[in-house]
Amino acid sequence: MTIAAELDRTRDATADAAERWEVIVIGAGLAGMYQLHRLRQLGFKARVYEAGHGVGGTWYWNRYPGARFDSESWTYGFAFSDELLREWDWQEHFSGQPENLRYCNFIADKFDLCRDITFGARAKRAAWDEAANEWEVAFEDGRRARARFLITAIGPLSAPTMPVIEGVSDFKGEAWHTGLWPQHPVSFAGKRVAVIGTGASGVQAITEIAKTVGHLTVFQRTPNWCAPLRNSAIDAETMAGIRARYAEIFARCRETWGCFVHAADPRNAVEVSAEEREALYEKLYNMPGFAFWQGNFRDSLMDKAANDPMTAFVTRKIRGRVKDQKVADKLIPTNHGFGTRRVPLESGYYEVFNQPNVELVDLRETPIERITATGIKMGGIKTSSADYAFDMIVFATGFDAITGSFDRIDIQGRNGQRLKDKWADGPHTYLGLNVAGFPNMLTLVGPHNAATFCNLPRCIEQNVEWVSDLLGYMRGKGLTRVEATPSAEETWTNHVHETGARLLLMQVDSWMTGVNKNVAGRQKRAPSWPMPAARLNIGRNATRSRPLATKDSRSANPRLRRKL
Ligand code: NA7
Repeated sequence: MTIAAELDRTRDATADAAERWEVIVIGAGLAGMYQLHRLRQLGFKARVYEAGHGVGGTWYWNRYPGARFDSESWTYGFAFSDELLREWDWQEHFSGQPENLRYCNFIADKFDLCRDITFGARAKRAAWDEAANEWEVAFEDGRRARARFLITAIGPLSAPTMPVIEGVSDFKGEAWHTGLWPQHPVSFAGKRVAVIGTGASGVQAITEIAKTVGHLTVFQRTPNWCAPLRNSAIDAETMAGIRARYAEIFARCRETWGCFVHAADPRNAVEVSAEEREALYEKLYNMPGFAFWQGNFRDSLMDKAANDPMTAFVTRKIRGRVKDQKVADKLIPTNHGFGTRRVPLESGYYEVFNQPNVELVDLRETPIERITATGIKMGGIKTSSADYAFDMIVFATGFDAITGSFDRIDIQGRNGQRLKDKWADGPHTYLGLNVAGFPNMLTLVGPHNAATFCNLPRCIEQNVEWVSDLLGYMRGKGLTRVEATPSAEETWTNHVHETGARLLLMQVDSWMTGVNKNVAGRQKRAPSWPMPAARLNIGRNATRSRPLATKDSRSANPRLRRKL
């Protein structure tokens, strides 16, 4: 029996036992926090349920050493409140996790959010109750809650995945996943530490762990192209200058491809001389943040001929930084061009491999056979004498990204249809915010929206505003139900596929294309919407001739039902 059917049968008997709200928000990261603030301003009776025991989402869970923004801090903070902008001083251009979590708590305190948040409540299922025209959410602790609207603020990178390696739970030493890092201090001094995984988390963690470790062994399956972060402190005078330019900074973010301060160079790489290309590459490589990735020639991430010289430039940089060229060979990706996977930003990552106490193991040459109680046993040609003993294994093995956090909640819409089944061959959404068959469910930072490319708070603010406008509009008109039409959903999904197909990134396996080799059913690439900065208004322009529901036409296209 489906959960929805079961709910129908037992609704009368059990509905009273559920907590009742007008809006349920799942997740108290930045999206959930701002959504709660806006709902309260609009007078909705809203409740946020959060699995963790504090606010912050990503910054609550990812406490691993080296975790920090890759966005300029002053572009990442919320822009919606002038008071907040006046009161908060960033200490570094790319702020670290402890400070980022302090920022989240500062927001929670400033807007008195915690009184409307239930912590330690992990949602396990959510079912649409057609008869009552509302959602019921069940939590792992047995608690239940009901509301007309369900807003998911569950993050695109919040479902950590362990590697599928035999014996992964046999290890008796310390074992930590970067996305589930403990709250107590972890020491690496004098220890033999393994890190598995070299994505953005691994690159940050490896660089920091290498500073104090006894011996570090890095297990790398696929090398990634990294670029220098070039972080620095912000003094009082610089902060005053940033504060004076906030309006200009956020206006700039609204115009750029990824809502960062970096805008693509208007020239095509293939149309300028080799000297001009080299000059821009050199300039951008020496700039902070995603300048090299996002400020590069406009065709760099769409045309292989434009991508090749950029990739060759970074290859030379890596070779110049790593002393042993055999190690450099392993660190240089060969199966994808620069920027076609999420670019980890680094602060001395390549130099780590010049340290005598750091070893790089290339899993393409020698795979892991299994994890044992004491370490890692290698397969292939290695003998047991070459196997590794460790005091600690750090799993920097990533997340079931974008749709994984949805899959971990059993979400059932009309007629008991499961979201997981609907999305089995890739997500289908309307604007990434609504799904046909799932009335009154709004998905902040869901697939086909900001999940992959955006400087997230910029897109979070926009999406929260859209959802808040929608709910306010419905209440003003006495409407009780909103649902994307199948045709609007199809139009948007096709639009995402068409635009995504233009990127080289779509030819590469990574979390950005929804691939995770550790998760069944995640082997096929799913397109992401490549234009977060284009946002909903450009989505409207791009599809003006099509019957696509938009913010302006939402009363025409998604089905809105009037209260009886
Ligand atoms: P990523 O970028 O998905 O990286 C995960 C890493 O773990 C990557 O190097 C994987 O290699 C590696 N991995 C995963 N499973 C295995 C197994 N079974 N064996 C060996 N290596 C494995 O996750 P991150 O947490 O680093 O970053 C996610 C995002 O968070 C980041 O981009 C930022 O936006 C914030 P693979 O590439 O699959 O060969």
